[in-house]
Amino acid sequence: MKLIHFFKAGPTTALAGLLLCLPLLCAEAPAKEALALQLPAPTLKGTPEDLPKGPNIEPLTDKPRPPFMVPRGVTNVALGKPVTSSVAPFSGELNQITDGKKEAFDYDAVEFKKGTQWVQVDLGDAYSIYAIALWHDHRYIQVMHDVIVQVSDDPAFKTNVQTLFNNDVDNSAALGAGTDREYFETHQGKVIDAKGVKARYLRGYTKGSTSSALNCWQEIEVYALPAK
Ligand SMILES: [Ca+2]
Ligand SMILES: [Ca+2]
Repeated sequence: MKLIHFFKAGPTTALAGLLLCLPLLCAEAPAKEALALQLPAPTLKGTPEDLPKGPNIEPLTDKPRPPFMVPRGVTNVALGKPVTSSVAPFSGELNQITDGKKEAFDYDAVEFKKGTQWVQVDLGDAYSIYAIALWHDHRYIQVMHDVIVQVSDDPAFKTNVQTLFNNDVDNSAALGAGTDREYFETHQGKVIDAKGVKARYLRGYTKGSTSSALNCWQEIEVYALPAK
């Protein structure tokens, strides 16, 4: 009865009523926002003509990434946090992997010997993780191999391990065959959906790239909220 009366009052009143409802609708929707990454500049070396190809490689694009939605208030909780690794780097320092710098320069790259190697970030506390952004080595447009990202509450990664990304399709790293695709390293980095997983430690594996047998890391960012 009231609704009929409402619309009988005329279109102007109806529009005013709708506008009044809008803030209410917004308040009920989950508070999300587009992940805001500070992107480094693209490499000055350009794109090689003989790009690696393959059915399991995402095509290279220079389009900006579509907005990746995260809960409002997430911050990069990896910034400045301690980093350990399977082997010591032969170039650069481990703390450069969480120092916020990721330009396409040699002095922003931390390099490790060949083979399957990992780096690990201790966030210092458990967090609800929504997005992980990685830059391995965008000095060159290349594809890193066997990219695996895991989180755990166990610093040894023996128990409660969750794999968030794995493109090791032939299981050469022996952590389980992955189903994700390989991708080109660019200044846009790689964003992995962590879906709110709770964890304190993050580990990232690689095994060389299409350009080099060596392993390299520039930056790991972990966008999260304190775990409830
Ligand atoms: Ca860095
Ligand atoms: Ca492999």
